[in-house]
Amino acid sequence: MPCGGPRDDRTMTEARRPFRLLHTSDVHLGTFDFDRSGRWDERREQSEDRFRRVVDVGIAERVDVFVIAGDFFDNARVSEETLRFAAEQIARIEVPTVIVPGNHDHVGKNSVYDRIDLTSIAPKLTITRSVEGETVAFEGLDLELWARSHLEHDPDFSPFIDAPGRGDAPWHIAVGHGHYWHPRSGDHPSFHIREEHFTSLDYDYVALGHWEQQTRIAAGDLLAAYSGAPDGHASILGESGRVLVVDFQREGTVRLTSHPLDEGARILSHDEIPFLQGS
Ligand SMILES: [Mn+2]
Repeated sequence: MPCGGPRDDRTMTEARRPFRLLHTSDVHLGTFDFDRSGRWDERREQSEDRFRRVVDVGIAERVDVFVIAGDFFDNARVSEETLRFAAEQIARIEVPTVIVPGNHDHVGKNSVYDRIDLTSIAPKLTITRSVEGETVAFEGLDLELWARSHLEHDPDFSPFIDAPGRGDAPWHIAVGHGHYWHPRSGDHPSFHIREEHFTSLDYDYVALGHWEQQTRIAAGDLLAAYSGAPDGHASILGESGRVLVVDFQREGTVRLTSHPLDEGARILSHDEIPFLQGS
């Protein structure tokens, strides 16, 4: 069965209401906030511009829901201006938006998400905060989302160990921030996601963050992908960052489209998006 194909008998017999999702991660807003020399002004503007473009893609592609898979902010000391900028951009897309905190923007003590109430600016925003994991449902969408949020640095954190099975909603996705580990991906010190964590997951899509290149993950029948960082310095395609538009289709299939954030770069279809090959 191909990746992203129908996953159970129910999907074969019962049409599901389609919807479209925007997936980004590793925006690292605020990385360049504190530099009195002004040397970083341009980098800061570029970083903000990349996130603005992510939102622009979501608006142009008329997505129904927006997922940010961790490391949205670079650290807990980003300027209040950056916090407000972030919330204003999210408000602009006008669809339900979920931030799942990563290792740079963890929940708990000294969390960046306790600084100001971002939802007072972006009322459709949900920030997940449970380190055990929690399910988010969406009014008007047949979708449930499960995610586990990072606490302050915990090298043993793994986003999908003992994740629950799918619930009653027709569509079920998971979001996680960590390093997908397989024999060819090299050894990274923490936040491991292993293929065996995925084999028990019966979800329609797994939205990943932490790895700054945009890649699909080959893990049995499960469709999982890293959106890559919008600020694409780590891109294996040698260009600026990208964002993923994810189509959940009536017959139960899920298809990715990769949108570039640089003018001139090409939109990639599902099958053109590279698999994670190693670091
Ligand atoms: Mn990270």
